[in-house]
Parts: sequence; structure tokens; C-alpha cells
Amino acid sequence: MNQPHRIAVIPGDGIGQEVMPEGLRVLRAAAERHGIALQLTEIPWASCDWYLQTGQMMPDDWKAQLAGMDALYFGAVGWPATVPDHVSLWGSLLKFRREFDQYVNLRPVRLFDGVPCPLAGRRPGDIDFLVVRENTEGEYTNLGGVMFAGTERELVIQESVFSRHGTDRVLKHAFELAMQRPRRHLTVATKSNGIAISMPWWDTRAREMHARYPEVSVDFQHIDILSARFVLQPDRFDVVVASNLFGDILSDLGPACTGTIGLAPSANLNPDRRFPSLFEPVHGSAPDIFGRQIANPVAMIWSGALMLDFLGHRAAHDDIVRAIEQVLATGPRTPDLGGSASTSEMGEAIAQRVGM
Ligand code: GGG
Repeated sequence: MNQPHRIAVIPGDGIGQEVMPEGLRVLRAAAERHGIALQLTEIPWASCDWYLQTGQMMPDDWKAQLAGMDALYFGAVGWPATVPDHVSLWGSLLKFRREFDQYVNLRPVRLFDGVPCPLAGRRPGDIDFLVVRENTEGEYTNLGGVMFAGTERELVIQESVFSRHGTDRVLKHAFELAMQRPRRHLTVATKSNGIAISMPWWDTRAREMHARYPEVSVDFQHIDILSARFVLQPDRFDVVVASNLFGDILSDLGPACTGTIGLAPSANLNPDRRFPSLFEPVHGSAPDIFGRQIANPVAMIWSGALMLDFLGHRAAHDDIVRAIEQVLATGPRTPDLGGSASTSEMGEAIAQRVGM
């Protein structure tokens, strides 16, 4: 075996703690099957429990503790009953994304055989696209403030930030992904009629980048009609690139159109590989279903497959995705898919099929 890949395992909060063991189960099965050495280090922080014990989401030396890691495998963050969501998110996940410069958030959307699709007449294969979300700037900033707090004159400002560097690099990544796909189509999601400075500027940056990739066909869509088309005509999409907030919304809407957000994985990438990338399900901590062992583990497991792919193990990725396809087609399934299997029964079924 080669040098082990060093992976920080961060279950986080809520159902992150229930789906993570299944992600690890499948990861270990694939590693064994494909001769991949993994060194897994469980991280107890980046959780609201840690916050309640220490007053912060992560220790001051979190970066030093993660030094030398090749990837972070992350469950979910958030427990709003005890810690406000913006505190837990900015204290953990957003720190990883920004400080490790994970500027591409790649979120595949796919309709699988055996998954009931809420959209009439859609069949597996009809829906298969990638949302590429800008992940370090845009609408997610902490620039702003409150004036006259608590008075009738109260006024709140929060700035959005779009840098040329930040926008061009995510557009470039999206064009390159489109180049690798048979349809070679890119949809640019903006709102250039209403948000009249930054969004027309995004479109201009995209047009300039398009000149470098003439083989890619491009269309520009306002986020409102684009959302409607996700529901009405999801088969027309191939790669969709969007700002931080728009990309976040689209990548919940997309999986909802293909049956359940419980299937949706994501890869927060530092494509330059100067820092570790982070792999997590799109879903959050889901406090409403935590503790019942009914969370769908597929998003966590598929995120693990994306991690292996990024670490150079394409065959192991394909193997896991094939195991997921088989289990979704034949069962067992968790209740979000109309079944009655537990989180671990579904994870176990997928692990057993890895390498078969
Ligand atoms: N695993 C995903 C997770 O924990 N999500 C929490 C959340 O609210 N994320 C917001 C975001 O991705 O912007």
C-alpha cells in the first residue's frame, strides 16, 4: 500500500453523528477492496456540544490540529435549540471553507432508478446535472452592521462581495467541468435585472471566460425562472454555476426534485490542493429526526466517494456509486424513500455491495 491518506472525520451535530458511521463503513469497505490506505482521525469539535462545553465551536489551534490532513469528512453542523445557527455555521463549516480556500462547492444532482420522483414523467437518466456553487464570498460575508439598534430608526446593512479573482476562478472551474461532460453546456445563474451591479458583472465575467471555452454552450438565466425550470424542465441542465447563496438554494431544490435531499452529496474543493478539501452531505443536522436512526446515509456515503475520487481513486468512487445505485434500485430504503430500513441497515447494504 502507498502512504495513507490522512482524513479528519468530523461528525458534528444531529444526524451528522448517525450518518457518519455509515459513511466510514462504506469508506473502509472501498479502501480494503481497492488497496487504499486511510488514516482516519476523529475530531470531537466543530459541534454544538463542544460549543456548550468550551464557548467556541473549535479550539484556537484548529488549523494546527488539521495540519497535514489530505481531506475533511464532515457530517453536519447546527443545533439551534442551544446555539444560534449563524454562530455554529460561522464558527465551523464556513471557517473551513474560507480559510482552506475551498472555493468550489460541487453538488451533483441525479435521479436514480428506484427513487420515487416527485416530478411527473421523469425517468432515471433524465436528470443528471452539477451545481457549482461559489463557496468563499458572495452573499456570505460578515461585512455590515446595525445602526440605531433597538430603536425605531434601526437599520441593518450586510454587504455582498464579488471579487474578480473569486468569480473568475469558480467560472473557470465550471467551464472545465462542462468540457468534461458529453453535453458541454453551462447555465449561469444570476439575477441581472434586479441586482443591477454585481449580477450583470457576473454575466460579463462569464462571457469573458466563455471566450476561452468556445466548445461549451452557455445560457444565462435569472435565478427565479431558473428555479421554476428546475421543477418543470430539469432535464435541460448539465452544469449550473451560481453565487454562494444562489448555489446553496439551487442545490437543495435540485435534490428535492429528484426525490430527497437525503441523497445529495457535496465536495468543497480547494482545486489547487494547497489546503484540504471537505466532503459533506448537502443536508444539515436535522434535529427533528435525530436519534431515530431514520436518516438516509446515502448523501454521506456518496460524499465519501467524491472524496476518494478527489484523492485519485476513481475506481473506488465508481464502485461506491454502483453500490448506491443497486441499493436504491432494490432496497433496503430509509423512510424518506418510502421504506422502513434504519440508517445502519441501509449503510450496511451499500457496504456489502462495494466490490461485488
Ligand atoms: N452538511 C451540511 C451542513 O451541515 N449544513 C449546514 C448549513 O446550514 N450549511 C449552510 C451552507 O452550506 O451554506
